[in-house]
Amino acid sequence: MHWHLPNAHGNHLPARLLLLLSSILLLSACAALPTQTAPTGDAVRIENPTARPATAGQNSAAYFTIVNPTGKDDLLLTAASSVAMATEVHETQNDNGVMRMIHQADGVAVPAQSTVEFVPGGKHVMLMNLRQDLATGQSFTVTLSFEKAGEIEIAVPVPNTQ
Ligand SMILES: [Cu+2]
Repeated sequence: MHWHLPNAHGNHLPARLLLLLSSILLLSACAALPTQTAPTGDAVRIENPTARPATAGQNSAAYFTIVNPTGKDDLLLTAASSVAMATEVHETQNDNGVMRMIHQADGVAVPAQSTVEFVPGGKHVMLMNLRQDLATGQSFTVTLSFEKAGEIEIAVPVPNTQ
């Protein structure tokens, strides 16, 4: 008879603990949100361009942040650069533990009032079969074509550190 009480407690405690843990997780998720503030400005722009150093014949990738402070959704259609034999917009995706690069043939959505990050392990501009070295300290041109913003030419510096 008296084993009933501790047993009942035993059943309740994990549920309470789970509730506590999930509210802690929720709190930390909320704490991370303020970085997603609406961008300011009046036109689509590219911030913090950078690229991986590589030598001619190799592949490299360019990274940056697309900022769309306008009220209109836009779409990154293509990327182009004379430094590579082919330039494509890719997204690396984890396919059951296997990392695959998917060519974003339909473009990358850049919603109104948002920023879209191109980062290692995520979206990137793939520079395939380089015609020239991308040495540290150099910079090269990439042209991004948007559905609404049109063509935006950016200078991409190759940093000293990888
Ligand atoms: Cu790629």
